[in-house]
Formats: sequence, structure tokens, C-alpha cells
Amino acid sequence: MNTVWVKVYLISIFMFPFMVNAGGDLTAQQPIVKIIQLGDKNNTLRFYPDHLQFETGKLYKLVINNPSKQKHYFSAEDMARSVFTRKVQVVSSENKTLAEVKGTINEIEIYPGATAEWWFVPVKTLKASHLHCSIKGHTEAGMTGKISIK
Ligand SMILES: [Cu+2]
Repeated sequence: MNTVWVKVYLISIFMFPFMVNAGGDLTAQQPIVKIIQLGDKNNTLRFYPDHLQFETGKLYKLVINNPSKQKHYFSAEDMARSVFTRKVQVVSSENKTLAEVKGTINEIEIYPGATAEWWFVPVKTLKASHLHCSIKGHTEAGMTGKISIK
């Protein structure tokens, strides 16, 4: 065997196992934690941060927290269509899980002081999904953001 074929042989030995094992249960990975805050203690109508970025094929735990004194929505229709949802967990202030919701999620409403965790795997790229709070007047006041998936 000449050296070129030896190289090709060695590359295929090392690459092949990765190629056949590319799939599997993508929802069973260790989640990457991202946090977004809906408003703040002074009732400012903003998302903190107002830009979230994800990557396809990775499991995320998006912690959505509302520290303000009013209700807010996390609405991002394009994003909802580009991810596979594993679950949404409602957690108490002591970080205890109170409920787990399974199935497709389009929008989450978070009550004052509450937190929900959205576990999902992005399956489709997305340039800039329009994130907003759908409570009357909040989008207009600046409660908007951007979500991208690469
Ligand atoms: Cu709002």
C-alpha cells in the first residue's frame, strides 16, 4: 500500500464511527443553560438580554424569569416552529419543580416573580425571530427581542 492509501484507510477508520453515531437521542444531552429576564423590578418593559442565540442539535434549558410586578409573555412563533420541545418546567422560588408540560409550545406567560424552564433542541436555523411580549402595549413600549439559531 502506498502512503496515500494508508492515510485514506486510517482516516476512514477514525471517521466512520462518528459518522454512524451522529444521531441518537438529542434530548438526552446535558443542557446548555441560558437565562432571560422578562422586565425588571422597576417594571421596565424590556427583555434582558434582548438577543438569544442557539445552535441546532444541542439541548437547551432556557430559564425564563419574571422579576417584575406584572405578567409578561415570551412569544416567538418562528422560534417555536424551529425547535423540538422536550418539556417546560414550572419551578418554585426554592427551585423546586412544580409542574412539567410536554408537547409543542408556542408561547409562555410568566406571572410576577415566577420562573419557567423551556427545554428544547433547535432543529432548524433561524436568522432573526421576532421575540415579543404580547400583552397590550408592551411590544410598542419596547418589549421586543431577537432569537437566532445557527
Ligand atoms: Cu410584557
